[in-house]
Amino acid sequence: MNILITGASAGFGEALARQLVAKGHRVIGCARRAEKLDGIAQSLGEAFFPLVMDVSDTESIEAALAKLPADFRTIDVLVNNAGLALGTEPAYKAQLDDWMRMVDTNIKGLMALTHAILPAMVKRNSGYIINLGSIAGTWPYYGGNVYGATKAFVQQFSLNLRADLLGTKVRVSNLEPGNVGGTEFSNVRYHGDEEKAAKVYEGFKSMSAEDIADILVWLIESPAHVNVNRLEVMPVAQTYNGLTIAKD
Ligand code: 8X3
Repeated sequence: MNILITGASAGFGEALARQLVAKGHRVIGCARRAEKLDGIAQSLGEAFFPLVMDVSDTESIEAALAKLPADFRTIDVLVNNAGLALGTEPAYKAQLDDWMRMVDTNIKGLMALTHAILPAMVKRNSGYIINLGSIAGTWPYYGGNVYGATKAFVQQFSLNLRADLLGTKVRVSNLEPGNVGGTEFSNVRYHGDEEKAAKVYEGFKSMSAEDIADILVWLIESPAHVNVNRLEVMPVAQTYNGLTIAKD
């Protein structure tokens, strides 16, 4: 299978690319950082095609896809993984620029990739889109404001795609992870404050990028007549803790 992964230079994307190539699949790894992709390409060989792409630059996406060589052109699976959380402040203290950047990548980038790749899947009557949502798309939490709202978009967009794809064999899943440690995601979320980011993952066992990649591989290799609509996954240590009340 040919699997296109956005955000393939680190985190879930890189872990998934490595697992898929080890299992004999071919991967188109998309990211902004050419040198990171080249490093991965060197270790994975010809089964990994590095494609430099900034998903937030939606106009450049078609041009990047046009560069794919013939044997990577048919995309069997699109993994819309690129995404970021920026800031953990409440809405009244957040930076507008952070909000706009999350919308550009998490929503507009995911829409643009889907728009570019879905028509060919429908034409072939086969294909699979896996979106990376988040528990934040369902459960509100302090500081989640726009990040959670972008993931709520991803969840509902995924379900609406399912509705549009009635009668086709094209599948869509929304994978909704909770707390995952050891990736760049948390450093970005805390604007590069590594100490603060590290503290979030202290004292319990969070999930790892490998855990998420394992689930993605399982989804990709699931039978073609089965559609996982949504899949929410958390470390055991993370759970629901009810609503809260501020007393006067
Ligand atoms: C992020 C989920 O639990 O780290 O998508 O806030 S969590």
